[in-house]
Amino acid sequence: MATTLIQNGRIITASDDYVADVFIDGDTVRMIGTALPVKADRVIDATGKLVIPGGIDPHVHMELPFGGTVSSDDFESGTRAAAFGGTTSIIDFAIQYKGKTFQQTLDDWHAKAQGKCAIDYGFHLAVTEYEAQHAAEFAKVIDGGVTTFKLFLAYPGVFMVDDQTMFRVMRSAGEAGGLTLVHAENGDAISLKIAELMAAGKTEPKYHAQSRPPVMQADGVARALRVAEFAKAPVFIVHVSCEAAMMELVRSRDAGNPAYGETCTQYLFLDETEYDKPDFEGAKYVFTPPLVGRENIEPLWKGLKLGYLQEVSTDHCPFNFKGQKELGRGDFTKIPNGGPGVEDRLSLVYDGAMKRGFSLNKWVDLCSTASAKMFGMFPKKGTIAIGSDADIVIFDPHVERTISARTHHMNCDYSLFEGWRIKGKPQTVLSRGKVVVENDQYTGRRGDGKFLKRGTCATT
Ligand code: DUC
Ligand code: ZN
Ligand code: ZN
Repeated sequence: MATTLIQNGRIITASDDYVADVFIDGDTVRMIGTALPVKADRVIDATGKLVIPGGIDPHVHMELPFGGTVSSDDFESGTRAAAFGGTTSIIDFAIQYKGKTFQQTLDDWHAKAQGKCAIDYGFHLAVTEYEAQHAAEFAKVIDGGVTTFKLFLAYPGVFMVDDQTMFRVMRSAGEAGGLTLVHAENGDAISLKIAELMAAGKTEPKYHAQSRPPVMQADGVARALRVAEFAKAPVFIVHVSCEAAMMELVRSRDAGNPAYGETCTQYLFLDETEYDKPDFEGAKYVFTPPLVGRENIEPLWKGLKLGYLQEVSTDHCPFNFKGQKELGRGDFTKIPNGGPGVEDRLSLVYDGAMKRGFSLNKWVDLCSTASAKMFGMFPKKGTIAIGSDADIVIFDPHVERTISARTHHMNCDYSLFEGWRIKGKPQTVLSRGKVVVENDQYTGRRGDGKFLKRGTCATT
């Protein structure tokens, strides 16, 4: 087994901040200390750099069939891009199509991902129908390392479930020790509004945002939280984009319920004015939920600081502008929903968090540790400790760079943050002890990443 010594870095975990060496044997952290009396096959000098646990993005969609096309990153290109950005674990969503068992759904997603990934990967199971035969599957799925279930309260006729199904899934998942994630909106009211906008000739990208405003997200969140309370089950709201929805979470947790949530990078920086871009460019920002008013941005950051929301993901679901987003010219309902994000999350959150006076520990927590705990991977992932997987990022906090589609590694012909100058960059990235990125080069191999069999969620 190869050994690696990372010397003199400033180790930042969600709780600690100190200068030390890290000795890695094979894929595991074996020693941490100053001036370690060991020889290693490879020595990496991390003086002046931050040494942090690899990022975890618990919300991505690689090669997802959506709106008559497929998201443009597959498990190979998407996980490689993630590695460049310092993310060493992702969780994708295996989506049940009508008539499929849970196991068949997972088998399909395993077939897509196996042997292709640059970093470790897990799955959430998105349940779109619950018949009697599915009841016994919850425990089996959890046993197989998929401990989280997802429901859509949006996209009627495609993914959306009714309230009875929501209640049954939450209850069954909860009883089996699982956690239910919810994409929460009022899909029915939204679909009427979409039809009205289209009938009135309001077909441009900005009407996507007008069709699903914050009040409809808050409504979905409130309903999901109350049904979870009724089912006596823990719940996690994905991609919270606005203050109104976040405050529903605060209310529920305040009442003693195990209710949690995340936001995504795009909602922490961008607002609805992006939809006004000319030449159909607003379509680049058509994802769901859409961008909202700028007045939501600081409340979301505050919510992260105060623990109203637990982590930051990306909902990475890229579609190229040319040939994919363009499918919706003249009809915003045909714009495939989603945007690229997995590569820049760690740096963007670093930049935004430092500007707002967050601690480095909180940054690490938001980008790695909280997800490791919430989604059953801690302490193997999400920290630097003896016995943990050596998923480690050597992060240069001083380097400034410009984000651009010309230099990113995501398979997408645009960036949501084109031309943005940000501070901080992953310099060297190790995935289970192997250097997979250094000096802007990918040094890993297709298939290095392994399926992450996750445990149950350590919610507090
Ligand atoms: N939202 C998106 O923007 N894309 C994929 C699925 C989702 O909920
Ligand atoms: Zn969603
Ligand atoms: Zn999503």
